[in-house]
Amino acid sequence: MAADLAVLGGDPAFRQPLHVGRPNIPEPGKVLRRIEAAMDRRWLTHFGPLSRQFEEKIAEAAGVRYCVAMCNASIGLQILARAAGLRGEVVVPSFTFIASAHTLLWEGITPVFCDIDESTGNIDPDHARHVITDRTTGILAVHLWGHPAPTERLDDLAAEHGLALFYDSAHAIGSKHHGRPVGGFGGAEVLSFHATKFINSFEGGALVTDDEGLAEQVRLMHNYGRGTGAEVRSVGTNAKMTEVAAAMGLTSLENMPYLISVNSGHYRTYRAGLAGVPGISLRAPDPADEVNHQYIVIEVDQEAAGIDRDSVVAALAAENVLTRTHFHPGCHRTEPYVRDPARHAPLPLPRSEALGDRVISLPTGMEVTTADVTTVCRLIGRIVELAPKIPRAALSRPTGVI
Ligand code: T4K
Repeated sequence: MAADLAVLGGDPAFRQPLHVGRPNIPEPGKVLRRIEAAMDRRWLTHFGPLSRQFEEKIAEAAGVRYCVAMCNASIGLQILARAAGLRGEVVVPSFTFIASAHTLLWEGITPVFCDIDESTGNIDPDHARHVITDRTTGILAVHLWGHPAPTERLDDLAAEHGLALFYDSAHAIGSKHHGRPVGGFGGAEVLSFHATKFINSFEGGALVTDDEGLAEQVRLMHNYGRGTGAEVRSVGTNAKMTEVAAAMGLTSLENMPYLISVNSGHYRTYRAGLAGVPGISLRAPDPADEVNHQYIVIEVDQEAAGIDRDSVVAALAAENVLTRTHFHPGCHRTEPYVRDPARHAPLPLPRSEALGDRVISLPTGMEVTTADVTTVCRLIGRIVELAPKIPRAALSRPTGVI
């Protein structure tokens, strides 16, 4: 019976890799028809009908007046930083994808990292307060894993110090904070539609805001600073969304209720399947929020599970379950920030480091079946149960088919 695990000599539970981040493509035929129509129109980019429709639908979903669709969220964040006049230092949580920090540095701004609330994974406004200096011009918060950040406390903090407040909402389209859709918090939010996001446009992003002036500035800047009559009114770059991306994004967005229901179903199956596995706990959103469940995350308590997080990841990889450790090791422990801790992380960030060492993102989305989820839960249960018998060497050899 012990040999049922691949690390103990059994066959991998999955013949094909079960990835975190496998793209959702709910109606491929519809996407192709839309792309064909765009080719027939000979209108492929530059605010075509599909990207305009996408912007309208995103603004509606985010509950805001303005949306500027872009080629990805990273460029969206860069343009936002420039359009909003951020400079000096900007406070950002370290426990996030590296793009949150890099986009600031790319714009010549110093990201200064703050710690998180370990219970939510989101920015801790009290810790953020401690890293604000007279050079700070803004806060870039993140709705981590699609779980809304503490927006009320951040509003207060930003107002108290006269700072701009923006959100990196790459994970959070479709989530709601106390009934209010993510998208309308702070001065603006930036969404991602990368292939691995549950709503995807191959690559894509969007800025959403109720600030007309900011939306106009971002719209100019994402089109070389040119207005509708092609007159140049500011510095700018090229960050436009193509009609191919919008065809995918629009179709994906039309299926958002279905995709959230699939993710929520998987979340419930994981919750039931992992209940009672010692040392394994499923991260839960605030019950007052609705979330898109695009990241389903467990924590491994090494002492209680009898096995460390990286070994669980390796044992799952041997079964062809290819998980991620979002967001280990934290931006402050990554190049180039790790070279200058006094500048980027003036205070210790113990909670970011501790959580980063415990988490695993598990497969979800429409490419994953309920039976797959049940198998992953069974595997995690067996890995914990058989932990003392798993030789260390089995966990370090190359595993999985990637
Ligand atoms: N802010 C935050 C908080 C973010 O999380 C992100 C992006 C951004 C900003 C920037 O947004 P964009 O500029 O990308 O719009 C992924 C994504 O590449 C990245 O977009 C995302 N965050 C991050 C959280 O996850 P990785 O390192 O996990 O893996 P990646 O992209 O190599 O793919 C993961 C797995 O997904 C692969 O092993 C296989 C599968 N996959 C991936 C792709 C691209 C597929 O099956 N098909 C595919 O087409 O970064």
